[in-house]
Amino acid sequence: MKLGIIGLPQSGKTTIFNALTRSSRPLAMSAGRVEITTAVVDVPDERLLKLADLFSSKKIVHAQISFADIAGLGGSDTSKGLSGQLLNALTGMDGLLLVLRAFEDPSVPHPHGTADAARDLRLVEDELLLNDLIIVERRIGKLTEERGKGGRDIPAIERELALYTGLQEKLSANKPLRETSLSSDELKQLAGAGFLTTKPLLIVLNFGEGQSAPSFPSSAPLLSLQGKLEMELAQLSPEDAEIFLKEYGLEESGSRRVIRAAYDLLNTQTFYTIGEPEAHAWMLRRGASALEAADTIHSDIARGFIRAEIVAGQELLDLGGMAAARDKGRLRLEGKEYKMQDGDVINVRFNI
Ligand SMILES: Nc1nc2c(ncn2[C@@H]2O[C@H](COP(=O)(O)OP(=O)(O)OP(=O)(O)O)[C@@H](O)[C@H]2O)c(=O)[nH]1
Ligand SMILES: [Mg+2]
Repeated sequence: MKLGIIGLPQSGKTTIFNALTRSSRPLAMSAGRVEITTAVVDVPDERLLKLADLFSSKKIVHAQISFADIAGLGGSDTSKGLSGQLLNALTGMDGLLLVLRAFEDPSVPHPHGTADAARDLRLVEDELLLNDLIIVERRIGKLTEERGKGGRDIPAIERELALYTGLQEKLSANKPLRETSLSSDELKQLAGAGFLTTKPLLIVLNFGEGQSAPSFPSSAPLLSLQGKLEMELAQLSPEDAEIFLKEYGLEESGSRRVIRAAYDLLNTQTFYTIGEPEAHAWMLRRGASALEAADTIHSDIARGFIRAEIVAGQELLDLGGMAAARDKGRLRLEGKEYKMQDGDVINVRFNI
């Protein structure tokens, strides 16, 4: 899972990147330049640790998320569209975390004078919308030209023109493409075109210590966290972090909340393969089948799929092992179509 942290200059992107990845990148001003830093983190997973313990697994492999701190939006001149480097970085992301500045600090100048999260959201969304509109208009120009020349399959050109004209209308009305319903065929057709408003978006309100979490109307999912505080928290040992959280009356770290929200945003769940050599957590789309789970592990395993032995991870823990799960009939044999549930432990029987 790849998540890009975006936002206006000085909104707290690097601060939050540090909090999420336990990095200590200096908070140097990007001053509108394109700068991209990436770090990969293990997804914290107590269930995985317990399962590994139960099976005396020698190796533990966590699911991973890659976070990229992407500076460069909200530069001085936004009329020409995004630079290739920025566009490349953004299109490579599965989802975007949009940091909005909600902290008050006179020593940190705001690029637009005053703190106004709603306006900042509009500014960033406008930049993404403009990018998509430029793509759409270029494509419409090209298709119109092709039609004029009587080139390839005219009905196919007409169909694509209709699709792109529809997108143009939505974008011109400031509607991000993620809010328009597109069929999976259409989405496939649009993949690779470089659209940004199709990306799932999570808004992260960065508010200051001692300030209260602002209320903020938004159609996108949203969470608020105290960036500076979370960055300090991320540098502490687990024991000290525990004390720190209590002191500040926080139930859990912002990074855990962000990761959970990201799983929801990207419609992702976890399944496990567990054995003595290795306990492994995997990410999977919610609603995916046992065959897709097998393919996540290895395409050969999917190709040779016969049956899958499946048991809910929590049940396996409660019952204390595979033998008990089998005795109690909780270890089921499922076919390719079985719909995976969050926390399932799978063992694929395959033949290649
Ligand atoms: N008081 C306060 N200051 C913060 C908070 N979050 C970030 N800052 C400060 O705001 C400034 C900018 O933070 P960064 O994390 O560097 O912001 P950025 O979005 O990465 O900035 P650019 O890379 O220049 O676009 C730094 O001086 C931070 O210390 C916060 O929650 N409270
Ligand atoms: Mg930065």
